[in-house]
Amino acid sequence: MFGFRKKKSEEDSTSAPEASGEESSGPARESWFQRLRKGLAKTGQVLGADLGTLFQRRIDDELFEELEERLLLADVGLDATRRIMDRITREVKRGDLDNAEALMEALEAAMVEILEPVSRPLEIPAAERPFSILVVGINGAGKTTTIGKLAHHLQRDGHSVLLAAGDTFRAAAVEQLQTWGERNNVTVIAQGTGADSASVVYDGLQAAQARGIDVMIADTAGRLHTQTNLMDEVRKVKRVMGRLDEHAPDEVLLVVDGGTGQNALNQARQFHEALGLTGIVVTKLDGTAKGGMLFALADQIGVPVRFIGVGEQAEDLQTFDARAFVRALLGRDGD
Ligand SMILES: Nc1nc2c(ncn2[C@@H]2O[C@H](COP(=O)(O)OP(=O)(O)OP(=O)(O)O)[C@@H](O)[C@H]2O)c(=O)[nH]1
Ligand SMILES: [Mg+2]
Repeated sequence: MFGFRKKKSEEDSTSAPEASGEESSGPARESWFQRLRKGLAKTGQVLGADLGTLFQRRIDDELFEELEERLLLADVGLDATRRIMDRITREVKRGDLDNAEALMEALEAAMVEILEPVSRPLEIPAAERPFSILVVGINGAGKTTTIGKLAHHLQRDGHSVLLAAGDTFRAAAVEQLQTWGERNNVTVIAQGTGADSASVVYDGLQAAQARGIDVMIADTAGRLHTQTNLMDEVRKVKRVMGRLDEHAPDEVLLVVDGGTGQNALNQARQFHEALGLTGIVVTKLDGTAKGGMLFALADQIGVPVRFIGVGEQAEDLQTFDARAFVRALLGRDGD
């Protein structure tokens, strides 16, 4: 939906606005796949660099050790690494992999197999109006920025959007959302700092209902998954939404910073236990070599990864696509 599942002919185009998710403004725009590959360059450096050359060597134990080490260094995690290595080893033993390209394809397939089950884009069914999204996560994960980018994308897809400034803890958070709202002509429902978060979100949902808005997105204050009282607070926000609309929130979206690697797993586990997550966004993958954490997340948590953030621009919030992600990591092209 966000210009992510394009055909090859469109990917290669640098001028098609829908391919990059943004209007063309300036010289040759990159395709979404180029942006993805660039955004994942740090992890790609650890995981995929010179893999082709490496695979030209004899397929032996040393090669497998090197591969395993790379997966672990990229924060793929022990279990997911074992799954990948087991599958490739099995295929080698069967005699299926006798050249570098076959090995590369087997690695790609083994990695995609882990991510595929969580590669399920956010869908906004026409019957659910307003569709409501509750955004949660620890401090600084990228919640508010992601909401701005997401609202922008949803508008481009023709949806009307309303935001609720449920982070009543920081004054700057409300301003951050309001600035974004003004720029993009999106209503932001807010109360003063220190107001009850649940009450702001309730107001937001009510306003969205009254105005016939398509999608309501609620921001919340950053909180640690270990802070019981703050987790209770966000549970209350969720409950209160449900009072106004029995299917609300339609999406409970956890935002995690990809740079936190394996730590993001604990966050996801505990937020999932407390709230029942329906989606995850992994941000800041452009700033880290730990992008392999998505495999651990998929393997251990299993909640759909809706979007990934691979840069600061609005179009750097991309719909997560397992195969494109793996191919970008391995330095393969985007078809
Ligand atoms: N490079 C990069 N930076 C990002 C990305 N997503 C968010 N950021 C940056 O991360 C910082 C924190 O983002 P916020 O959106 O304020 O995070 P938050 O979760 O709302 O933070 P709190 O409200 O304090 O809990 C900002 O400087 C963002 O620009 C991304 O995908 N890539
Ligand atoms: Mg915020």
